[in-house]
Amino acid sequence: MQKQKRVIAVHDLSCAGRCSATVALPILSCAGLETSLLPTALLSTHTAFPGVQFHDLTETILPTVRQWHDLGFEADAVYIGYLGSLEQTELLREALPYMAGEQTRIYIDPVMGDGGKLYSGIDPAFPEKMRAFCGLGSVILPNITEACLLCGVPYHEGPHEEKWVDELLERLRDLGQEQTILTGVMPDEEHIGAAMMDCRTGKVEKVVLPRVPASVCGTGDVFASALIGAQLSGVHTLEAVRIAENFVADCIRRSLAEERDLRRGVNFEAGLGDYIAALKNARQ
Ligand code: PXL
Repeated sequence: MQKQKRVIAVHDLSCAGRCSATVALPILSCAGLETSLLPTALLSTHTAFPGVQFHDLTETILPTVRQWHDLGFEADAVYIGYLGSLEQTELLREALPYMAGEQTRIYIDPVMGDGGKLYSGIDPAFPEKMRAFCGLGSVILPNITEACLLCGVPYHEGPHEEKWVDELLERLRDLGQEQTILTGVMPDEEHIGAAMMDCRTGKVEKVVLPRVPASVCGTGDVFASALIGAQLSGVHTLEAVRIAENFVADCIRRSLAEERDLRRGVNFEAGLGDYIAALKNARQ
């Protein structure tokens, strides 16, 4: 029997609105992982809603990871998403050695924006800070907006020419250590997917699916969580990306059919059974 792996999700806790921690924890648990949360901020909802109550948790980060370290808690992976303050990029650099050993995979989703814009409340100095921070990541997972912000490239809505995507990936190549997985790549109006670069060899692979034409809050977190859960379950990257993309596409389709306020995120809960089955299939 293989030892259960442990992952630490470093995310905000947006109490309503299905993104970040409320999405990452259940998905990672469904992948069979022991899942811990290092909360970066406490919000009443995510920032696409008006009237958000925001509590920065910067001060709790070091004491928390020091306690975990004293208790001998080790992590096989650390998955870093939305940060509560600019200062947390520096602080997490200090905090990582308490959470991660030499074998620990560090996933960084440089959550900053979408649709060509920074999320509400994100400091304009974030992209510069995040650029250096990404260097700590074994795998980095930007969307097109975040990739453009990280590289100082003007954003443009899809479709994205292959040459443009490959050049963007090349610019991202030095940022992470092993893999860059760029999401929201649209080869044409009908398709969307991810482009992956092996940072060491420069090899690029793409996985595209029919596009569900809607942009919904939290889908980046669903994608990254499903991908990380699959990779840590031993599924190779290409298949892990395929599983995560299918999961997200099904979630968006289901949520559109429900005709609810899409700011409340996607109905990923109804897809968890299929996700578990897909992982089981891919592991065989
Ligand atoms: O899903 C990304 C995300 C995470 N956390 C918070 C957000 C957003 C996107 O808007 O506001 C607080």
